[in-house]
Amino acid sequence: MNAHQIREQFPILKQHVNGHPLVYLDSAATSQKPSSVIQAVTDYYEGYNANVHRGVHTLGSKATDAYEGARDKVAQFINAEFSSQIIFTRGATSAINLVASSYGVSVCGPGDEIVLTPMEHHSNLIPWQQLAKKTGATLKYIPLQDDGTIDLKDVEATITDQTKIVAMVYVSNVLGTINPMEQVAEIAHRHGAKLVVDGSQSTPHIAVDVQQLDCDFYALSGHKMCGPTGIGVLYGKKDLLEQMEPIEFGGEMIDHVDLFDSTWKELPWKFEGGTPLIAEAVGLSAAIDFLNDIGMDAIHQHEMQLAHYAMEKMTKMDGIEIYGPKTERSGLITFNLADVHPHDLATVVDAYGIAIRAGHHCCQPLMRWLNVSSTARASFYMYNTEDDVDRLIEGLVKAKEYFSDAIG
Ligand code: 7TS
Repeated sequence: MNAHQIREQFPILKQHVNGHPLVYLDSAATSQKPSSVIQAVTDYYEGYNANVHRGVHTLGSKATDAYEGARDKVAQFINAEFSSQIIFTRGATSAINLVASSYGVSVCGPGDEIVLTPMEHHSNLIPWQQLAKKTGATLKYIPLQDDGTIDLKDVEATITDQTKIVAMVYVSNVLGTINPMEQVAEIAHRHGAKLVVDGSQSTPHIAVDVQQLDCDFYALSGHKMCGPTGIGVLYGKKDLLEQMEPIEFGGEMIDHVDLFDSTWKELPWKFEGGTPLIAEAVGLSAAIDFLNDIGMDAIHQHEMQLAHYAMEKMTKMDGIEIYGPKTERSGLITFNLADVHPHDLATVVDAYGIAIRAGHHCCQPLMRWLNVSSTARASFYMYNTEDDVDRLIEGLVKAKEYFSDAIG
């Protein structure tokens, strides 16, 4: 994999920011888009923009084929058995909310348990809090080890026969922890519980096989995997999706409508009320082609190398604290540097054209577990190079000097 060549395919990365060539290290928040994705969306609007599943005119058929083709593409990409198991949503957040509001409401009641971890993004936490409040179910948390991983013994101890749902992030957006999803699925199923996987940070970076994971639901966001914003996916096991009620009602999702009652279309359309995300699905399809052309294993390998290179350099810096496991982790580094506030740090490196993220990363309970109010985070993707890491290190050194002078 040649990151320098890949980078050439991302127009946005060619610009200067604050007088310096842009170093983009915030792909965990949203990835950049290659020309092929931007072109696919433009081609749709310029060539065959039409609503799908309605009418028989040529543009409508072309748009429908592209939209349904995108569904097939996603199914292959995560190895779903059937395309009808792929439901297009606005993002991972909407996908998780759909499971909580439909499946969750139908199975949870007082005395039932929903099991989470403290490393969940708010999007995989608040829907379950709301479900617990609505149904009288209880939330339980698998504790974290000191290094930010979970121990399977604790998973065994937390999941019981009262557990209805286990919801867990596959790859943490803060710690970089890669959770043992297959083993968690096995434990959950042994107790009759269903596993909901938040795949927002795994799908862009590692090869995902939902059948091998044996998860019951899997949520992902298109914009973190080189696709457009505003599109995500909910995958679910067929029997579960079939038994679930839609949560949005209106056009496109109905079969027969009477004045006082209606019936729904079959999967997946019963969950896609209204005009769907056509341009976004077309863009996501092009993004998957782009990822497949490079290869998910090559992408993962490259990010591991970069993270390792960055980790080696960063651990040598005085006053740095890096969070999460030392090995077996994804390509992002969350850290704090001496007494410099992460927002100040991000502001200073931005002056050198380096984009990193600062804040709680939508993981407030995890920040409390880390005993910090916020952190800085550098996250890598296939277009980042060792030069980017070197620029980051230079930026951090400058920030530290700047603030020690100011304090001194
Ligand atoms: N789950 C995880 C693990 C995430 O990292 C994110 C977004 C989401 C869910 C929500 O995805 P959405 O596309 O529906 O918004 N994470 C981040 C982040 O780390 N910084 O900004 C957004």
